[in-house]
Amino acid sequence: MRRSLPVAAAIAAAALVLPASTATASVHAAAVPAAAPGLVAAPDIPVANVKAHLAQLQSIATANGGNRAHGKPGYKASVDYVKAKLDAAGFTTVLQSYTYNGATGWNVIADWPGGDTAHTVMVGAHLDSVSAGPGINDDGSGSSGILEAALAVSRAGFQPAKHLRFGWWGTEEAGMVGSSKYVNSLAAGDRSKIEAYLNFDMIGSPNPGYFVYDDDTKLDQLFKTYFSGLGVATEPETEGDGRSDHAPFKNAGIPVGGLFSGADYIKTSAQASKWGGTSGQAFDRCYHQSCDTSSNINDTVLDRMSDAIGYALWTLGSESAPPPGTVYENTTDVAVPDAGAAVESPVTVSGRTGNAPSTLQVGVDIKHTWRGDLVIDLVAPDGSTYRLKGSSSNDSADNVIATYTVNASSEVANGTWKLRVQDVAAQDTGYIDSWKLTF
Ligand code: DTR
Ligand code: ZN
Ligand code: ZN
Ligand code: CA
Repeated sequence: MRRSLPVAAAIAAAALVLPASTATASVHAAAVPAAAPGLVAAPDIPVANVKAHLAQLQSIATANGGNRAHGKPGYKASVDYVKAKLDAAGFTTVLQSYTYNGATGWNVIADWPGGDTAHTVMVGAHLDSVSAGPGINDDGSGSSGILEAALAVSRAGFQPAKHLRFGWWGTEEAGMVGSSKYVNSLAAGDRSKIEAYLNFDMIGSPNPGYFVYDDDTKLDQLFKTYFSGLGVATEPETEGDGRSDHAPFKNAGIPVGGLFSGADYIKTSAQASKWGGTSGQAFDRCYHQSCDTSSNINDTVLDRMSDAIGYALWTLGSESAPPPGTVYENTTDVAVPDAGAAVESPVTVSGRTGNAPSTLQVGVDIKHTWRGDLVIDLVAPDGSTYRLKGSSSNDSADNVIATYTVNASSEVANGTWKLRVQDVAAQDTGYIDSWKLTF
């Protein structure tokens, strides 16, 4: 015999939640995968154009004391060259200035108008050289590769679903100063909008290797797929962890990837057998030296890695958001303590655009021997709570297996949603069997 307890009003907040029915939980369809990406084939990135940018950077260094280093005139001249090309191609550009060691530095940030800025794909390279030389491979090669890829986006009039952003970093050689300034300047909400940051620091090494950043599985696989299509073997990039501009992005929790053709490490005979070149010799014998000039470039690796940048932009940029009807489910049982504290079961939504719908479907499957004990809420990623079911002392039926429709149009879709359940009356117990969001 149950002792009755003061019963909380059993009035659902009808304005927000309309229990659709007590339909039994439908047979769960597997989470609907993102629609097959509406891939648009990437164009070739002309290596001749990339080399023309390198020739310009070489001329700039030659005219400015032999380098393009932070705090020297050759760096600002490099910034002005890159910005002028981007402005002429229709990019929205910003020079982000900062001070380091008493000298002004600049990042060049370029946004390609269009695409969903909640889903931004960013590529970057550092534009500064060491003071010892012109830095044509390190990292004129990466700077020129992403510049020509950006110009290819403009030439193609590419209109990807996602937003494309490009960054040329200052003062990398002193320890990723420019890229750190950029990442630290991002509002927290803006960081999560950068779905991927791809770094290209040295992609033209004269005795080349083909190294792929292995920090993020998806971005690692993206480039592996590209190079396997060329029949070119790759190796994971391991020496650079933390040694280039992807580090501040990774430290901020942003997925990172990228390519590297090698610096002062020595090419092994096994590597020479698969990549060609000279074993027992550094990938780049002019690393951080005055001989890192226009002649310090291997055109084949520069071409292949520049094309890989284009492939990455077109592939990631074209990915469509998961289609309507995608199911996000948690099937882990969570015990609901009798007349005790509320418990929660999380579901993470990602890859969506904008806000949740006004008809968000919330399917719950809670096993319980007196469902009137249960108070059930949906908690949005920002903590907003939506009452799905209130308690009812006279509802002695078993289980809550129902789908509720919630107007969640004021909630950002991406993030961790939670089902919160509390048993507010003694005796009878149960557990969350599963629950799901569908939209
Ligand atoms: N620190 C970079 C060169 C460098 C050395 N190892 C890696 C690995 C991955 C990217 C870059 C590098 C520089 O001198 O700019
Ligand atoms: Zn570098
Ligand atoms: Zn360097
Ligand atoms: Ca109970």
